[in-house]
Amino acid sequence: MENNGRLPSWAAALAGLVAGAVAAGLSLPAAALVKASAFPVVAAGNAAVDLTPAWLKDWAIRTFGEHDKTVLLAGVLAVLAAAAAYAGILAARDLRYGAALLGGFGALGILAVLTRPGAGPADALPTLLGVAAGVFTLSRLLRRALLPTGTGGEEPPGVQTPAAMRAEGEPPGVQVPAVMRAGEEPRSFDRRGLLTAALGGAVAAGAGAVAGRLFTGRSEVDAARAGLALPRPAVPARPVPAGSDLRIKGLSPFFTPNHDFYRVDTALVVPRVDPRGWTLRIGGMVDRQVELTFADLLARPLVEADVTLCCVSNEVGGPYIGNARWLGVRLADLLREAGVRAGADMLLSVSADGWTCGTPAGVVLDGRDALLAVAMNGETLPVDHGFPARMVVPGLYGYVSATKWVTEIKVTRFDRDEAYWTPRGWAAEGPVKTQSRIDLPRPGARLAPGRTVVAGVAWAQHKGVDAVEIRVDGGPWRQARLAQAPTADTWRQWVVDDWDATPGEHTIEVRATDATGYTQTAERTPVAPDGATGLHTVTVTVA
Ligand SMILES: Nc1nc2c(c(=O)[nH]1)N[C@H]1C(S)=C(S)[C@@H](COP(=O)(O)O)O[C@H]1N2
Ligand SMILES: [Mo]
Repeated sequence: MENNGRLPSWAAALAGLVAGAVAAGLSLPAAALVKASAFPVVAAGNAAVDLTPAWLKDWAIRTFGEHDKTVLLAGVLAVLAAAAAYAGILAARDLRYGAALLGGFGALGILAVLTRPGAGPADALPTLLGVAAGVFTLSRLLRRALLPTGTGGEEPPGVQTPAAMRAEGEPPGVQVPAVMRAGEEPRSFDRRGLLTAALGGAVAAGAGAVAGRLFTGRSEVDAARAGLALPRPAVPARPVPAGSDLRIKGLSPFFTPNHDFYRVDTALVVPRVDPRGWTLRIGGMVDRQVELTFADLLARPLVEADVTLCCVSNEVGGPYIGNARWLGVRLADLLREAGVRAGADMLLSVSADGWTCGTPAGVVLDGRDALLAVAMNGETLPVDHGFPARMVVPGLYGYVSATKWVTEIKVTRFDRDEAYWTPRGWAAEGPVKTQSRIDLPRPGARLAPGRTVVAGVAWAQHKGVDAVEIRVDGGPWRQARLAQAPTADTWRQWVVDDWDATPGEHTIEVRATDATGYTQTAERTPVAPDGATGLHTVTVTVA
């Protein structure tokens, strides 16, 4: 198919794609200078995350796991690329149509940017600049793709025009016919001209992307993070009993290394917060506002605590749980300084990227190790896990307690304020449910008959795990041996090391009983609205 008989559609589509790349490639460094969240591609992705209905998000997490964001971003890019290619095809017919399509997508981008938390009018500039550059590129590319036919005097001597090439013996019928437009010189497709210009556009887009990376201050935040020396804790963690880690290969270690720690958040691109500009404001229903800098935070007495963090989206037997040693300031101390007013029952914490979280104030104030953490497993908080500061509250799922990149805590009431996940189908309060998981043997494993180790972890944060039992093929429950744990706030490893595996297929189930005497229910419920229940079950083949 030819557009208007002048350009093959692939050429028009290529021109559109390059124009789109230039638009994105120029808006990126512009956004880096104005504000990172003003980059329309990521803003559109973030808006998509926020607008996605809960069932679709659950499906995406189930299907793509922690890669769900990569998949979404790839999807956004694919849609934009298709639109840009189509804009090229339209523009080959009439530049105004293509420009209108680019402009339409620009308008959507601006809408996405301006509806991000904390956006201002200046945030529209990078998109405007990008669209202008895109339209300009498109018109230039389409011009370069067409050469006047015939022997008009416009070409410098020695340049081969397609007409000349044709004369030199290209098979007839291959060339796209040049079509006359009223009042215009006849022009024909110049493949080399287009490809050269497209290459130039691609280089410009790439340079923009590189500049964008440089301007984001990414390396500055990384350097600031690396340069931090962690103060010693004023209150060290309770000693970890010698038997807390059974050191069985394949069993989750007692402490989850930072690089293995699960990550769950709504951020398509993690916020990079410079600690030198960071502050935490505590306001709302308080006697006096408190504002802390990062230096203020480090100057305070720091408390160390071992806490197992888990996600409400964790399926029975799932991976979204980890245990770490956190170092931070007691949230209760900060709140008491601010003076929590009577009637307040919720802490609405806000992250640098506008995510919000509602935590029961009573839980934070009841004496448990609820921290504003700055370090994780002896290392400055990793950027993915909330640098420079995040909340950690033992006994609550992360979505109601563990705000990363936290910048604000508003003391308020559950009947006045709503956090991010509440209107999206999740419970306003999320205490952790008593649960257990089989790490060994792996589901579907093929085992040799004989004495076999069955091992895993169980958790009931801030209550404590008192017993773990397993049963095979629906037989009698038998007690597992429990590893030690320093406090009730961490998971406990457990092991049965003398299961006599006989040939055949076997099903192993596990259940935990917490220190309140509650034994976890076998009833299977989904993760929404307040955490999955049911027994983790693993099927293996012994042969
Ligand atoms: N800013 C921000 N903090 C957040 C979230 C988020 O989406 N944004 N997700 C929460 C959820 S649902 C969980 S389970 C924990 C996960 O913390 P991790 O990624 O450090 O494991 O972070 C919490 N803190
Ligand atoms: Mo979560």
